[in-house]
Amino acid sequence: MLDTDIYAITSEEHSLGRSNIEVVQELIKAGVKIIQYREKEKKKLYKYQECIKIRELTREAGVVFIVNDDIDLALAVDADGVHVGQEDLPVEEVRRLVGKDMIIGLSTHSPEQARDAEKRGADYIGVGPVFATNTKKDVCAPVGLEYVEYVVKNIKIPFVAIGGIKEHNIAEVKKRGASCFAMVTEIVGAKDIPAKIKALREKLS
Ligand code: 3NM
Repeated sequence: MLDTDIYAITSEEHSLGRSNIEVVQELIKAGVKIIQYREKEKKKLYKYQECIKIRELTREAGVVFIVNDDIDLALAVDADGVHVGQEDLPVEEVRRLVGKDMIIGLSTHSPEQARDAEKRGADYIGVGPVFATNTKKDVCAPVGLEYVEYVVKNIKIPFVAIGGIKEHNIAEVKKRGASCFAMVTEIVGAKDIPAKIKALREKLS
């Protein structure tokens, strides 16, 4: 898992009027191999209806599908994984609920949290915010590239760098040892999503 370069995350409010479904179709067309459904504003029924459709599209395309926050939603639509934050249920409880096969991702913002995530049995961690971002409400100040370097050197489970990653700075994050990069606005906010993915991949090559 995370043996791919780009980890795309949805956010309809940043998608230039396109629906999450349209964005997912563009992401699949662009060859993105892991997609997280993240939607903070909608009621659960509407999120469920979107996730059912996204599950169908991702399954057909062989794309890994992760649901943010909602463990029940991830289970209901048979997602491949669930991604939780520091103030959600503890990882051990999430594991008990989702079983041994579902991927569990956990956002971390410090070396202590990264070590703790590993100990508790997270399958992968988010490492960020690397740079300043306005996309996540109540996120802490940027942790910078130093935290990426710490994780590269000290943590054995896979990680994805996140937060303020853009075409102009992605190469810098790669240089510090990251190999998987999560983005919201840089991707869903692009007019031409396949062209943006191609441009990002060129910066990584
Ligand atoms: N998690 P953008 S930062 C969803 O640091 C999320 O854990 C973060 O959005 C973390 O790519 C973030 O638009 C928002 O900056 C990333």
